[in-house]
Amino acid sequence: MQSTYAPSPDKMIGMVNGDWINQASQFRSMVPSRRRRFLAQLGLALGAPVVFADLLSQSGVFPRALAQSAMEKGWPGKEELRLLSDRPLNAEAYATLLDDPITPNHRHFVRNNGLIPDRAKEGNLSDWSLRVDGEVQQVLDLDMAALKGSFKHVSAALVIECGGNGRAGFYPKVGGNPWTLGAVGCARYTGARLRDVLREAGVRDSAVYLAYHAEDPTLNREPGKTPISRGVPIEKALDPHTLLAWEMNGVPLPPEHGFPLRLICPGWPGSTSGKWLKRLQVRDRVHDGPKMTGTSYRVPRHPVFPGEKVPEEDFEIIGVMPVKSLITRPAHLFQTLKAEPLEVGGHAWCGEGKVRQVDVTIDYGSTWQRAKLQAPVNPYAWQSWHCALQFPGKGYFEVWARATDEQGRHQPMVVPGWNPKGYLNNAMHRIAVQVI
Ligand SMILES: Nc1nc2c(c(=O)[nH]1)N[C@H]1C(S)=C(S)[C@@H](COP(=O)(O)O)O[C@H]1N2
Ligand SMILES: [Mo]
Repeated sequence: MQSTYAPSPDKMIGMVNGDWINQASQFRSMVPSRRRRFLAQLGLALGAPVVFADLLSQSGVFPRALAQSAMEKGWPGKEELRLLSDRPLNAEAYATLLDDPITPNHRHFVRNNGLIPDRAKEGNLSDWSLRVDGEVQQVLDLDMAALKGSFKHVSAALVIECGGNGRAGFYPKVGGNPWTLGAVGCARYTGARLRDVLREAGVRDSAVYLAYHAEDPTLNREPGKTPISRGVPIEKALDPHTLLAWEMNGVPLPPEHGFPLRLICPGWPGSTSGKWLKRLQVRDRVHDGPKMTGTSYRVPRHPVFPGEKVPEEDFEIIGVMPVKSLITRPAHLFQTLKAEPLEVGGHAWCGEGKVRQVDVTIDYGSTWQRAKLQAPVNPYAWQSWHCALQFPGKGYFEVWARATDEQGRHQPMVVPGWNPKGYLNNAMHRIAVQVI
């Protein structure tokens, strides 16, 4: 079964392109009936696009068969996620699911380029070991007992965000998974510092890049091939926050998140955080594995005209991810009473350093209110923010949130820098609120 992504990708929540309100029905399971009526009213007012048929079917007005579901269900253990494709398995969280300071495993997005290895599904460690080779003094072969026994254990809350998160917001449309907002999460990982393992092997002066090689088969199970093999510059590999993790939120890595061992390269595109590791190769040049070359996880070196064809030699590898934030409460299309201040909150993060401030507007950016922003629990964790909003009167409002990093760079209001593969969309998140 090839799953489809029911609403057209440009009809999305919280991004500035397209008729974004139409995707309201995706919140139906979380929306109390009061708000559901508001949704239905909005739907009718906007000409009742087909996604609202699904809402009506819930109340029995429409035959179920006519309803086009805007909410693709996840799978056991990931029921709440929105499935983007089931082969390979790709699913994102709705913004409201990401409200917890630490993202629980069942709400963490999944991004696979190939198939989940059988070993991971079985939880089988029998003939598994990690090889560390290349530009090192000594090749290492470490089984799980050796890894856990020889290196200091570290535990940290770390953000992973797919480089293509927000891709659905680009116009002209680009190929690839149409992630909206939820290809991001901040789970607590436990493992060893990659640096400690590399030092044990002895990194030679010739080292330039760290490449990962993993066990996931390609979709066609081509022998000897893997769908993705990427890496990071040796400096990032030796950064004390780059981990070789075997636990996610206190349990062994779940099958879809890379059992038995994965890299976490926080602040860089999720694709550098290799799952199902079997080999780490220290190289004397930039890696050239699948999804490392061509236009994969690369953006044009210079700004391009939207839709422009860009020659391959003009692309560069994405490194540090940009500053970004999410509004995780309340849900988009929330109803509130004028007399009550509305509590709004979420998280903010950036690829390097800290988020300095989060500002919120309810008047399309004319005025801004500073949110209360927490310090990260550790470097590369996201930072929770919240504020109370007092609305001046009844009616339709939008709440926008804007994070600023320590360098003073903040999120753009519109979808930034179109690029052929749709990476690095850090536009502000916006939700609609009706004050009654
Ligand atoms: N071996 C392997 N590692 C991988 C991938 C993959 O397909 N195979 N996908 C990458 C991408 S593109 C992302 S965004 C993250 C997603 O991690 P998650 O599925 O745990 O959220 O894993 C990365 N590591
Ligand atoms: Mo990704």
